[in-house]
Amino acid sequence: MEEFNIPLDFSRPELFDFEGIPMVHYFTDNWKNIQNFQARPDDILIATYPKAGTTWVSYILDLLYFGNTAPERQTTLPIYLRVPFIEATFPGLPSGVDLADKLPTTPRLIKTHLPFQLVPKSFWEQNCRVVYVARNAKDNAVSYFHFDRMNMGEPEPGDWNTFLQNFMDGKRGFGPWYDHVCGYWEKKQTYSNIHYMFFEDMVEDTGREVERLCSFLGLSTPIEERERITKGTHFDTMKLNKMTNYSTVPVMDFKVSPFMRKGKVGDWKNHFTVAQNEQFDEHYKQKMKNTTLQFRTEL
Ligand code: PPS
Repeated sequence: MEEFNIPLDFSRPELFDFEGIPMVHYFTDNWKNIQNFQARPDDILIATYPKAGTTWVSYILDLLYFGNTAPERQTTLPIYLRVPFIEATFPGLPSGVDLADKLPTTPRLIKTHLPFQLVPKSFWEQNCRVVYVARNAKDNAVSYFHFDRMNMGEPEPGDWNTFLQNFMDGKRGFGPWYDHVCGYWEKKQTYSNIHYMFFEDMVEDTGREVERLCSFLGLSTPIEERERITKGTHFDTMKLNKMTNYSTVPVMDFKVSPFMRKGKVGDWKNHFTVAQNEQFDEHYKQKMKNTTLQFRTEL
């Protein structure tokens, strides 16, 4: 596996306004190259709000396409090198654009957390397939909070109450959850090559979601293989797998919280107070009043 030289004095970044979206500089430093990225028609973009199930669906797609043809990928390349994070520019690591440009695979699987309006235009122009995963706001917020606690590449989260307030106000990296999930949902009305998935559906029945993915992608993967992939991408298996659990990333402090934390629907109940929940629900109703998009917060 490739070793990277990440500086030890890596400091937590601040959020700043970037084209109307709160961002940290690690995702905007390379903006010109990100914007000019040349997508190919067979590229597959995996788009998510942070902590919605990106790694899970990335691993499923990687296995669907390359699990048999390139088995050595599974033991030598961590998932973030197989599926480059297009907007990422971390010191000591190749940029997401460089990694994507150098990907030897067809198709290229590419990850983004950018809201749809900031996605490099060539993905839309080339009519690339987009797999979008959305997760209910409450669990998404909890997961994001713990991630920001353990990841020095993220802005300071503050305590849970502060974080939740900021999440509701859209003051976290990549902007408001509400606009992100609704933005891609609306985009789907005019751009049919988006497969819109839900984290909750994946937890409920991973096999069914793998089958739906195959049908969107036009893959005729045999049922036995789909079952193998469903099993191999189970939370417990991915948590133990060094290539998918992010334990190779030095800026993440697993003593604070592991990347593969719980993988559940409804963990928000262990975090929200009754008052926070009431306030959140009221605010949510307002923010989501104009959309047909529906989420499940429990199974
Ligand atoms: S990131 O940093 O934005 O790319 O994170 P992302 O991969 O989107 O989200 C991480 C959360 O997804 C959970 N996860 C899973 N849950 C169930 N099954 C599987 N296989 C799985 N893989 C990842 C992971 O545990 C994080 O959620 P939380 O709630 O924090 O556990």
